[in-house]
Amino acid sequence: MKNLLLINGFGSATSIINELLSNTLTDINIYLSYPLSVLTLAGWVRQELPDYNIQILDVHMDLHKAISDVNRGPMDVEDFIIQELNKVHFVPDYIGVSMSFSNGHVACLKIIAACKEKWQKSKIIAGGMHATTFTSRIISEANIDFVVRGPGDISFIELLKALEGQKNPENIPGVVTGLNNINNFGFRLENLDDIPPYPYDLIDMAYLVEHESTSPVYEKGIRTGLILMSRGCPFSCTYCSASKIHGKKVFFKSIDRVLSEIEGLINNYKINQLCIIDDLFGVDKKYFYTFFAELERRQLKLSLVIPGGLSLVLFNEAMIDVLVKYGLEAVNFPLESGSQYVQDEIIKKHIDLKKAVQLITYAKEKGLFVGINIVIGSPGETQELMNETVEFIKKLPVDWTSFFVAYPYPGTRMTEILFERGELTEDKIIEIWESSAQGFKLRPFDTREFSGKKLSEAVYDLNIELNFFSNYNMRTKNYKNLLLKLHKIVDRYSFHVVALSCRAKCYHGLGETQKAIEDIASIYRLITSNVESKHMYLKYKNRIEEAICFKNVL
Ligand code: B12
Ligand code: SF4
Repeated sequence: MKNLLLINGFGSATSIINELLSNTLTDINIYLSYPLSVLTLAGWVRQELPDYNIQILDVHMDLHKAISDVNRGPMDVEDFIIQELNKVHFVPDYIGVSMSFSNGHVACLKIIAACKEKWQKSKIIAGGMHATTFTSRIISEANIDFVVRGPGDISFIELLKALEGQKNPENIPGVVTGLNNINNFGFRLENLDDIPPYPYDLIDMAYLVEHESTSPVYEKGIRTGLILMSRGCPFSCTYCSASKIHGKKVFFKSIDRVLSEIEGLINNYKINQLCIIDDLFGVDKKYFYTFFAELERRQLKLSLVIPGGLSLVLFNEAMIDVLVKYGLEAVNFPLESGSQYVQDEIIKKHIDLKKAVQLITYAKEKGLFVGINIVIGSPGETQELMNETVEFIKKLPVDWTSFFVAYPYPGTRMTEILFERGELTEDKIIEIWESSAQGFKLRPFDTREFSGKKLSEAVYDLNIELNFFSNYNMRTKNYKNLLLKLHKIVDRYSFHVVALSCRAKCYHGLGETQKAIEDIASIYRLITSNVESKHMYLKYKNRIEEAICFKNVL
């Protein structure tokens, strides 16, 4: 009988975790979702090595619980880790740590160090996206015994069996034992139906279904289940590492398998929302149409969340129709850039911008709430190219644009370029992950095109200008639509005088004079009582005063 502890590692910088745990960040801003990597591994171990005791420690979920707990006293990441390890009810022989997120690099190493200190004899195995794309640094860590590079399904079991039999695991595909076999890579499963059922009993599903937070709309009563229908992505966007583990060839679960997973989630956990987490949802059109036809045939009605959004390369009007018919209300398109040159030569996403306009317009005409993502500051993108994007967005009928700075993850072509140019080093990049503000709105390093400060400011200003003052709904006087978003922002960021000024303008446009007066009064009260509000007002004074210029005639 062996004891296996599986840890779903941190995804945030220790600075962020410390801020969250010290109760200084009032905004709960970590995403919570199903820890599919450790669930998958636990499923394999349960099937192949049935005499193992398995415990999953989802530190990410526990962090979410801790920061939501209003009665909890302040603590730091070290206290939190001790508290977490005290929950382990055996002495583990093996500890598998999923290191998926580079931002969690340092925090994961802290938890690994604490494990080694507590259980000196346990073997520690790291895996996941970050461990696969930053292997030389991870395997050089004294506390880590092995790294599993690539898919862990088969390699992990083979590794455990080898350790059991006291055999040298260095020739097992995917098992990295040192710098000598650093390129070792795991087997890719071709038949995803071979993946054993997820052992949901090992995680706190009661909490998870209620608090899964990939949905842009967080509503009470929503119970979210998650499915992954495929692995792999054929594309090569320069800022993304997705294909580094599951490859460019896409493999699928059978539709029957996926539907029985969904039915299981409905029957056992009463889910009413389905989150689809595939890297490239819709990559196989026949599969897409069959999947929705089958959902309808079995009368499985669930609201849908697709965090990765809809690819503007793959999707077409007919596919949008299917989603609308199924009941989708909001859609997100990862457009990333409004410059054809940036699309084709820099980020290599190859979206045809003419098609993008067509499809986005179509989605809007169908009554969907349309969001797009934009990434700025990739190496090679100049101010002129960025301006092209801004001009492009100004003409789009979108409800909301989420702006991000291009962020350096290992295993991406973009990061390679920054290394080649000498603008980043491995040490510097670790500092960046540690310093990063969640949300990826800040650029903590300079490139030849932009200083970090200038780029961070540009992202901030673009958000203010394009989502507020010249938002599409503002320009087209569709105030009701804009109000939906503005209410949420004012609720969440009570200092936000820009949102208040735009909300006042919307109320005025709708003839709701009293509410407009109240928002204007709040603006002037806030700028004398709140430093953040005052700062924001001074920065955008002209635009705010323009938005509420009607105030003199009220
Ligand atoms: C689901 C998902 C999430 C979930 C969280 C999942 C979780 N673990 O808690 C949510 C939606 C919350 C999320 C959020 C974010 N995500 Co995310 N996410 C994914 C996604 C789409 C799928 C991961 C997954 O579950 N796959 C299915 C499982 C079965 O596959 P797997 O994880 O690869 O696991 C296999 C192997 O890696 C290996 N393995 C994994 N762990 C271990 C451990 C051991 C011991 C062993 C032996 C093997 C092993 O075996 C597994 C089975 O084959 C990936 C994309 C991708 N292709 O990886 C991005 C991805 C991991 N996310 C990414 C990012 C950047 C984020 C965010 C930072 C985004 C943001 N802007 O806020 C946040 C951070 C969240 C946080 N924790 O704070 C990046 C990470 C890049 C990086 N180097 O950091 C990825 C790779 C997306 C991308 N294209 O770049 N994410
Ligand atoms: S960004 Fe999306 S489409 Fe591009 S490589 Fe990554 S997963 Fe594939």
